Amino acid sequence: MVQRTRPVRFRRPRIPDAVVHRVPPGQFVTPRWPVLHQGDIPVFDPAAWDFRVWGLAAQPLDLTWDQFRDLPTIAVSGDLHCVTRWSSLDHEWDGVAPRTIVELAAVDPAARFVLLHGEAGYTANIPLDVFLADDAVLATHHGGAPLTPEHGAPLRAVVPGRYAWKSVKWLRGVEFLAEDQPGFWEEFGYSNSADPWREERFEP
Ligand SMILES: Nc1nc2c(c(=O)[nH]1)N[C@H]1C(S)=C(S)[C@@H](COP(=O)(O)O)O[C@H]1N2
Ligand SMILES: [Mo]
Repeated sequence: MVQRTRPVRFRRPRIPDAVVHRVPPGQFVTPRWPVLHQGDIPVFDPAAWDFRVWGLAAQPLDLTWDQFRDLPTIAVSGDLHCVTRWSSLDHEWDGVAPRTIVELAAVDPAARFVLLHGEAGYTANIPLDVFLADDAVLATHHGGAPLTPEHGAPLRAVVPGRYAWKSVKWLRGVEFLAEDQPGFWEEFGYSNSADPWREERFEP
């Protein structure tokens, strides 16, 4: 049996002063970009892939990959805050503005909530105003390069104002709703609102 002569010391990682105001309570900053999800990474087949918009929309959409790629794009930068306590800062995304989707689909004024649909039934819910926030994007690119499979290729939602489980990877659709509906983790007791600045990790 190995005997320790000195106690092992654990140190809390220090948050650099320059970014401390960008790190929500109870989070630490990782210099890496972790990969986190449940289930398997889906295979992207551009011929079979589509992007659907439905629910409270006068013009429901079913776009092919080529059609999606023809939409106008924006560039957005933002941070990812995972509820498991890592924050990964300064991500640069290119993709389609949520507002573009809302306009194309002629979303009904009665719509107040959005359910983001990923591959294999993964979902996350957010209010429409969070979806339309300036820093939210339906991203196809990160750091100028196409998304890699593990980070959500070909398309992911990025919702920096909420814990990152709402940033649905492998996004395949957006549903507009009048009433809120819990998504995958929200059904398991994770916070519905999930504001990292208020440390809303779980439903009280
Ligand atoms: N489709 C899908 N999207 C997902 C998840 C998932 O399990 N499935 N996990 C979420 C969680 S918990 C986090 S922290 C982020 C992680 O994104 P990253 O792997 O690009 O860092 O993806 C989110 N998007
Ligand atoms: Mo997460």
